[in-house]
Amino acid sequence: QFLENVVSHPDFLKGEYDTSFIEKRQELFNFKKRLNRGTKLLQFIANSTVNVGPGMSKKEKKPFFKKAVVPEFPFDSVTPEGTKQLLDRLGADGLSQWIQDQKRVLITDTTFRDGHQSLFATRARTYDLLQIAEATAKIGSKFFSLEMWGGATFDVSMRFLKEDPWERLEQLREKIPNILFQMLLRGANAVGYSNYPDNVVKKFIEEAGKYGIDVFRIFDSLNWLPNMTVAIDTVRSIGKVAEATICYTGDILDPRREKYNLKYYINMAKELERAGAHILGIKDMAGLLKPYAAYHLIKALKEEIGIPIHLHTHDTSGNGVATLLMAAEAGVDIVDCAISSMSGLTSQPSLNALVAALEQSERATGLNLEELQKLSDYWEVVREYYQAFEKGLKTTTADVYLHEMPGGQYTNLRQQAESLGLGDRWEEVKKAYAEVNRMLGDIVKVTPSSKMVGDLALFMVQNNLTEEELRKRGETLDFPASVVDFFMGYMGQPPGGFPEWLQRIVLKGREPLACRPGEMLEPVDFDESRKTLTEKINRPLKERDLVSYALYPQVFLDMMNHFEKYHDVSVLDTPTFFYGMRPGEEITVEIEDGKTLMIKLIGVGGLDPDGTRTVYFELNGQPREVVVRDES
Ligand code: 3PY
Ligand code: ZN
Repeated sequence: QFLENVVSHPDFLKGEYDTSFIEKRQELFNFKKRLNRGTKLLQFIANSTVNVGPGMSKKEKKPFFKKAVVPEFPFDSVTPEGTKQLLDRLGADGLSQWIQDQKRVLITDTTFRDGHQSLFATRARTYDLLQIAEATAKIGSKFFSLEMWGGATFDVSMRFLKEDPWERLEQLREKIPNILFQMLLRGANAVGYSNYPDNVVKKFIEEAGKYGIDVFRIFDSLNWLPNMTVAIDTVRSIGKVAEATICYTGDILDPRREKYNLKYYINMAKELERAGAHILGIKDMAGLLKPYAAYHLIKALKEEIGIPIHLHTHDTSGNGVATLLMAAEAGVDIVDCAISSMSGLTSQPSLNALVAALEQSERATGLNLEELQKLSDYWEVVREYYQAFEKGLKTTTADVYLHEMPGGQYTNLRQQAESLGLGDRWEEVKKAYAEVNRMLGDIVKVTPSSKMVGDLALFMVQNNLTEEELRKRGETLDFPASVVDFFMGYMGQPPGGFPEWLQRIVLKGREPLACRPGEMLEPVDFDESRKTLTEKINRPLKERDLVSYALYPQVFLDMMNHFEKYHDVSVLDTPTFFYGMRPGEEITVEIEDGKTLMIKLIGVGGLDPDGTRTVYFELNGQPREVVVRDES
């Protein structure tokens, strides 16, 4: 660097130098103190060792975890072609036809997205996904798709895991070239919690398509079609697969739940088909679709529409596999499952169990149970690394039919309740959730409408409120922001409109929106954000960064700062990331292809008067000391 500075100095280039050149130009010695990658990572590890790991709620001693075994394949084994190649060859319409021509039930593996979102708060790190990626490509080459992005993964990976979700997409795409990549897109809410301007939704989809997403499952949290059309049109325009989706709620077999009856779903399915869907998604986000209801729903839809049907459910009640089997009987085309050790409870039904259940039937999947077990064995060990985030169910529970909480929300809301000191009032929170849904006129509950229902439920429990009390003194209360947004019409319009009495109490005279929120929102000026970001971030800017910044401005900048300070922490193994290291422990870290660091923790020093500790390492055999503030 020093030499470069001399030879590139303007005076030097002009030839204006003699022996005093260096002496007179002291600025050449003003090196910016730059930490190298190794030192940055040591800083991070030291911090996780001394303090609470990223996103964890309390300091825990590092457990002795097993090492997850990655299935091995012969050196020269090839990855078979799969649905990705089909899409490339046939196009989206051709793929849609191909799906309908299949006799077997096609399977989407959700382990990489909804599985961990629903079991441990979306914390699965790119590191663990990459380790098993090649094996998944080989063993799962007959999968219809891998759901591996979207939903909460975008936010959580930046906010808590400090890794760039686009990098995850790109790296996985490289290792899994054969299976369609699927993402969950919250319609006009993209991968966020509120409506974004149309140009953000469009750019998001274009970039996601560019880096590897093939199938976009598009839904609206109120089943409001106008909030889905921009996304559907954009996905079509880039030649990708638009899986326009109905969120399932209520119970079509219960005559008392007349708002969401069979007719409601058939009408919406037809509208989505007309809107350009290549596939119809049925998104049973809470696991409310009972087996016989699934049979009736799928049977009726197969008669009414001409596009394939893809069913998503959650196994919260324990009825999940039965629901998928009944759907298979009724002719469903594709179903969502998670690898067995990542399935069940609030996650998807077990992929391995469904494959076994369908063997020797007309609709057998063609997948190999023994091979799938290897994926399950891997995930069984990896799941332990995330035990601190498993706040969910220990057993299946049919009370989901009463509270109707989405699988992906369960662990999150429980954490939210705990952070508000309502941990031991969880039963009340669940009851309040059902009560709030009733007060709102029975709405679809899925991100972000489910978050709003959750916020209001917590608010009711925290303030010991009942509906009666709300009617009496609601005017004097300040409601959570998400509740105000909902009644302002910022999420869109619920079927049947808003309950007037509650809208009046919440809005306190403010005029709600009657049109589509996206029509009112100013487009984001991407040229302006390009300028802002070029100044703020210290690496070449990519178009996708503009999208991350538009969706999550502060979270994105925080991630970038983290990157500056600690380098790319996604290269660390997960136990080290969350818990740091034990004295005497040694790890290897591959910071780039072929470049490996050997890190050993020698020990942690006592608390210094200034509140810091010195952490002693060996980095590639050389002693290193790092000072960190003890936050305890
Ligand atoms: C999400 O939007 O993240 C969901 O998983 C909804 O079910
Ligand atoms: Zn789901």
